[in-house]
Amino acid sequence: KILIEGNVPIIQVRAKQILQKERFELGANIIAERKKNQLVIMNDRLDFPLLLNADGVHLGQSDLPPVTARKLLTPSMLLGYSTHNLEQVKEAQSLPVDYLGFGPIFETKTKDHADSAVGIDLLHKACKLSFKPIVAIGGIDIDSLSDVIAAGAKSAVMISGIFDHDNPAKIIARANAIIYPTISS
Ligand code: 3NM
Repeated sequence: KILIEGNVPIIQVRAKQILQKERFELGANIIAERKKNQLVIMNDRLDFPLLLNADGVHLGQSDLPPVTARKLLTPSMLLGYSTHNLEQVKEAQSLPVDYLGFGPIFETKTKDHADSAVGIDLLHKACKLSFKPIVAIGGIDIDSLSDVIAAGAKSAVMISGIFDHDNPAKIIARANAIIYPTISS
């Protein structure tokens, strides 16, 4: 609700801790209630986003390979793919994916077994190397968001940077002011 009402441009349904049927319901509710221009991307599996007409799917390195996934998706659906080092960014250039997640940029407590933090310099290298847009992820807060965008990321993911704050709506408004101009350019 906070994300929908805050006009966050892209909402990713991750929800690793809940039952799959609840995750499906969550995705259905977000898609039903989201605003016209908000994109909804679902993680890890393809059946839910296909059934729900989501805008896209985000896959990790240990999920279904992007080449296989692409065959099942409709042409307009976005396919995102997580990368954690420059080797993976290079490999991903020839894959049928629309954007790359890259991270964790900073230490994160949100993801179990996250790779070690890559830092801003490596993000900058990844952005220079990649022909595909890079979405920075991991430990990003409102204070580091501008640095991440300045390093070349097209957009950024924030979880604890929004929800660990006592006024998430205020953080979202500030983040939108940084993100909207870059994603629409
Ligand atoms: N993926 P926060 S880091 C979901 O490196 C996720 O691929 C990562 O949460 C990756 O904004 C991460 O709270 C956690 O750090 C992002």
